[in-house]
Amino acid sequence: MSEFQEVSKQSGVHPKPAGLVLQYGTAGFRTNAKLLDHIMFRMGLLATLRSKTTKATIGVMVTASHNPEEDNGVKLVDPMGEMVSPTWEVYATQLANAEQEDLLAALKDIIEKEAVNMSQEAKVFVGKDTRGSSARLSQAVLDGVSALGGHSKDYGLVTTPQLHYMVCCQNTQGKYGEATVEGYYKKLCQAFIKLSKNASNCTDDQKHLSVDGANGIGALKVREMESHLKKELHISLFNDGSEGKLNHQCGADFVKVQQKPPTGMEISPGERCCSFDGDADRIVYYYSDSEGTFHLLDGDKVATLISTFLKELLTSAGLDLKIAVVQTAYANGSSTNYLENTMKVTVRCTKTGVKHLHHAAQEFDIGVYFEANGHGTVLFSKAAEEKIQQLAENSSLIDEKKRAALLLQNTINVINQTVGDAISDMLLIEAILAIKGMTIHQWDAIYTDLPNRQLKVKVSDRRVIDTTDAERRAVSPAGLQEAIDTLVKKYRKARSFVRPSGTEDVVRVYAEAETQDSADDLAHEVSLAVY
Ligand code: 16G
Ligand code: ZN
Repeated sequence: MSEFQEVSKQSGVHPKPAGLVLQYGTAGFRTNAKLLDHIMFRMGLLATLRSKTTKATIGVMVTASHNPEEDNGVKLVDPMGEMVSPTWEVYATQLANAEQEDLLAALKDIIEKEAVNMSQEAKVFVGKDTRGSSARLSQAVLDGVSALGGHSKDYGLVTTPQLHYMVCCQNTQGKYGEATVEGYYKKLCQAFIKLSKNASNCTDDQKHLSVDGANGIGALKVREMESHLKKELHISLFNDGSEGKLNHQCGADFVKVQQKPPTGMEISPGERCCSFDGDADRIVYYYSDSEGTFHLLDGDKVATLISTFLKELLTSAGLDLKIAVVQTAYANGSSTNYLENTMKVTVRCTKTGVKHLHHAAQEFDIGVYFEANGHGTVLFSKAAEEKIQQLAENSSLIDEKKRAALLLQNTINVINQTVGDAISDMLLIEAILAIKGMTIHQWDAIYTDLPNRQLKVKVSDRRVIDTTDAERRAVSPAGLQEAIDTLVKKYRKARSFVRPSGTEDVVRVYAEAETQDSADDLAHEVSLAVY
């Protein structure tokens, strides 16, 4: 078939190392950049097929997020800006692992299974992070798209959430916004400025924020955005990529895992700081108190702040909309307790991985989802958005209701609903703190985290561990859960679980308890039970 001539030719330029097997995991393909050239080319092919079957624009993002600089990765973005569907994750793995001589057969197999109309036009948006390998690898994606006759648009350096946003804007004919980086800044910043106008007596301190850009794309984009903020937010940018190495001793993952500030950042007591990860889809906040003790405000604290704010606005606006918070097993027990028992909001727990949380959040009028690691956003159902809009446009309303409705409307506009977005989350959090006149210490004091510990355990085959109940209980190997239950009973306010990692060849252990010593001991004992 002549339509595949170009594929054959180009695949020779992007050959697969014989025998190499890689898996489309929780966050796409991710490994050392040297092993990824053929993967990128093939993902260009696959995105083109996906575009043909959905008759919509598909996204391909070249990034390895918080991984070290030497790694890279690739992720496909579906038409509404969401993660690619599970069936296509399987195709991605099949296509990636077909040996060089079997590539056409693997491609034709997908075309047949999905009954792809090859004469349908295809469009693919491509973005990349700041890694040294990203330019070469994104070119391989573009080669894949053109080998199948697809059209592509190269957005160049963008954050992961920006690329998701572009795809959604494009496929909703601009209803979600303009599919340009400039359009993204305009939409988010205008909403942020309107929200900030509701803050009374905002001091310069309140408007100041220190941002750790992880020496990555987020830093670049914060610089680009600054002029749109019209001085409503003063950002001091650290780890902006001018000197340090990407994600090295800095960034959201480092800060969350090490529970300490990034290097290269000066922190005065009480000062509000945040860190992005390497592709700017995660954010964590922190500060150090007058005694110099470091305090981390992770995804759970962010979810609590945002859901409290939204719930108060719904009450003021007199809107009866169902709001829920979606978490994973890693959510601190104190956060779940506070949300369920004090805030009285519905809490759902899902498996780890953005797509699971996103999916669960779609079931509510307003679904706030965050992983403890700082990845999250808020989803509004179409019906909820319409109700809020109607109320905001109703001129006969009394002041308080109208104000709440307008605040809700601008909150919707500052949020990137396609995926967790450090820049968008930062603007929303900053606006909420300003409106509430809240310091980071006051935010932190909403509830107190239970001390916790995470450990990694190397085992010969992590797949022998199988879990249920949103990864909170192990069903195999036999006896493991009983052993964990026995250990947990020894400590007060304790909880522990184990799960095989979806991104590393390890088993992860989580434990929390009333004291740090107990949490440490429990995590250690559970990790011994895993062997
Ligand atoms: C991926 C996930 C992240 C999850 C992490 C868990 C996406 C886009 N990212 O980075 O949400 O927290 O994996 O890693 O889904 P683990 O399975 O190694 O613990
Ligand atoms: Zn990331």
